[in-house]
Amino acid sequence: MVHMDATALITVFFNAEIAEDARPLCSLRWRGRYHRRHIRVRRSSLDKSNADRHRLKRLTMPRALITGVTGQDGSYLAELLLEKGYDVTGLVRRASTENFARIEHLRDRLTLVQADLLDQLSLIDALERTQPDELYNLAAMSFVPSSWQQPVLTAEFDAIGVTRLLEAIRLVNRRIRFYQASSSEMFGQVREVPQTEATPFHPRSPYGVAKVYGHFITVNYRESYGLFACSGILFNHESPRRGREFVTRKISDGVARIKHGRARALALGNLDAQRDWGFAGDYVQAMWHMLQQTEPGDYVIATGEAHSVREFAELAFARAGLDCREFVREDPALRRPAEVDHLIGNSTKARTVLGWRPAVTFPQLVDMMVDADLAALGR
Ligand code: NAP
Ligand code: G4F
Repeated sequence: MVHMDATALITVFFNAEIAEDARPLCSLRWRGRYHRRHIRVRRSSLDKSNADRHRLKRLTMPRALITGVTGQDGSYLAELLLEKGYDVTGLVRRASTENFARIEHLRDRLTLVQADLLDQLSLIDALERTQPDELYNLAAMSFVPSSWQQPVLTAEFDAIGVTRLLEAIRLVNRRIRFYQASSSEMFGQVREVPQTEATPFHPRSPYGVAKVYGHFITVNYRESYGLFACSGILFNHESPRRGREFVTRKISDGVARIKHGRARALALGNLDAQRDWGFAGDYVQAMWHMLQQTEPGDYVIATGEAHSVREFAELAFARAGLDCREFVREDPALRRPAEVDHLIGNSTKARTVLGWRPAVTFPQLVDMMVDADLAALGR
């Protein structure tokens, strides 16, 4: 059965006309890995009404489940997968107030299920209910400084949480393809420049240590159980949707506040730290490409250019017609117990195998973020 063409399969269970309607959807993805849910509905239960066509459409769409859908990357990935014709479900944790600002514009096209990376049964239940073809694990405590305040909780989310998801896949359906959001923070005190998939890790924060665990448990489940599990080692990626605590957004937001007379200065920590910064919208495309390959693997995703925090600030202030030196002050309290001084990635493997490359340049990224914050505060 798994070797049948999707259109032929639908013809068997429905009829030729409906199968014809579904042809464009079938051609979206057919790799013989659709779950048995696709053949559960019997022809007798269908006629050719719009409701049935809609139902059929959903049955034949590839399904994706995204953890961390309310975050920066989750929102861009959800947009991308919806554009590609996926049936997208986002996993959200319960909170006393909803935190859906980044996905507000997608709410009528997304399904949300409640679960938490801390709760094994909730994850198993979410997989049972959604039966995804692809699972993207983007949920994490992602702010590095907080990982020194809450190291144990960080490990629960970012390390053991990955095992919980992999266990859920192992129990529910081993054919679910899995993406793990690994991080360049794992390289920490770097052993070589630039960093590749083969560079040894030396994490410098509890966050980085937890991500190393998440990376290796993903590799381990691939090797132990033959899961299609990929680890994307993504370097810093930013956007107007970035949380305001991260340095790029803190700067673009600070510039806008100063420009609009709402602040007089901006306090920053280590201005000499260098990062390989890209645009989040470009990076989620790499995630998708990883899960479309014939073999699972691990990939570094980076621009191959490093810039300092100081350079980012200079460009950002200049975009608003301001001189950075007049407004930025260095605050030693914002320095970290152990710093990652310089990250720069070599994404040759992703460029060669996935055909991925970033579209947005560093100056374009800075302008995009500053313009968005200026516009938001000017409203
Ligand atoms: P983000 O904006 O901070 O989003 C994190 C998401 O994780 C939020 O949706 C959050 O939900 C969710 N989450 C946290 N704890 C959870 C739990 N216990 N159960 C369920 N959901 C939980 O992060 P991001 O920038 O989009 O990054 C996405 C992923 O990529 C993260 O794993 C991050 O560590 C990794 N990464 C990011 C970068 C980067 O530069 N952005 C680089 C490398 C790797 P709430 O809305 O409920 O808080
Ligand atoms: O923007 P950041 O907080 O990002 P960081 O620590 O590199 O982590 C981000 O990228 C990782 C990928 O490498 C992700 F895994 C992680 O989830 C997150 O998305 O800090 C960047 C640099 C650091 O060196 C920091 O010391 O900026 C320096 N910095 C200087 N002043 C500051 C500040 N960082 C913050 N957050 N705030 C400051 O005032």
